[in-house]
Amino acid sequence: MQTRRLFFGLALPDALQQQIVSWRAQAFPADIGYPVAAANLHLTLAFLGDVHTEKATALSQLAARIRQPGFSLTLNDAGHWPRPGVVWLGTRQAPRGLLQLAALLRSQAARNGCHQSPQPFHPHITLLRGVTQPLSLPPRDFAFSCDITQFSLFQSMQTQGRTRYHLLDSWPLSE
Ligand code: 2AM
Repeated sequence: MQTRRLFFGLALPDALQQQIVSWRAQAFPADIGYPVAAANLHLTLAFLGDVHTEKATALSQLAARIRQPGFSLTLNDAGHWPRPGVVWLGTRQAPRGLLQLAALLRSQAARNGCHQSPQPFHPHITLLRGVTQPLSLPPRDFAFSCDITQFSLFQSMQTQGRTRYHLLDSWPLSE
């Protein structure tokens, strides 16, 4: 049976993706890694891995029952994880709603047999990949804010060697 590589996450508005890409171009040297395409900038809530349609349907049904208010996200932190070679954009103060939503989706995923990393959830948007050498991070004088009013299920697709995240379904965040 066929599987798809899926994850729950937050899509970012197009305008914010463009703002982040402009900031990235002046905050980091051009040749230190592989920049993630603007349309691919997102925040992962729960990674599901390669799953069959049946499991994806069950997890989507659980997601559709989630009742949580939206929240405001302020992206004002950046960091470098040398081992995976990731430079990321994050938040100094994760909103409670974001942590609750991720915890719920991750526990539902785990209960349905999707292995969840034992590492604590660290909300982030991957900006650059393949950054293995040390780099100096930009001063923390930036802040991008947006209102999060929904969460989504994405499929990670590889076409002609390129990764693209295709949005499959979204659910509103409102009580
Ligand atoms: P990353 O950006 O930190 O690499 C699609 O691949 C999304 O799922 C990416 O945001 C990626 O996070 C995340 N992801 C990929 N593999 C993962 C794993 N094994 N555990 C947790 N998240 C993962």
